[in-house]
Amino acid sequence: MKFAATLALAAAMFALATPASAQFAKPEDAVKYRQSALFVMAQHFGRIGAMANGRAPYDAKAAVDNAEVVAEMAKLPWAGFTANTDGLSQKAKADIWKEQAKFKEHNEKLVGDTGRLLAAAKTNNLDNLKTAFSQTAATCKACHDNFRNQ
Ligand code: ASC
Repeated sequence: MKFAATLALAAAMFALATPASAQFAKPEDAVKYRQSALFVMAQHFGRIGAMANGRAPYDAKAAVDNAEVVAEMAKLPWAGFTANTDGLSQKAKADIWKEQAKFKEHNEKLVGDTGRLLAAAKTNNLDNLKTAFSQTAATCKACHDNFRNQ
């Protein structure tokens, strides 16, 4: 009994800790999941962008707080691009499923860039933040240019 409970808890914790293996009840949920993660990421990335572009005052703590969310969110959307969602969203190009290796490269590039964005935010230096923001934005754009309908 105790063993079973421990096993159940371990399974639940594993499920929470492994977004890459997220399972979706239906294809529409996978689309909603990836769009939600991308939406949250864009909100927080935009707040960093406002500071990087001088539209908002530089606040070193806010930069770190936002970059932490961006770096976490960057890991999530890709699990939602399941094969059974090909054609469900007008925005996602079919090339995502035809060029899986290339798509994955873009995903991994973003995870790397957002990790470096967080590291840059932690230096408390606006110039470092600006550089890392531009690099990350270029990576967002490159993937959009290749794989997203405008
Ligand atoms: C953002 C945002 C994106 C990217 C992209 C960069 O702030 O919401 O999708 O930057 O516009 O080109």
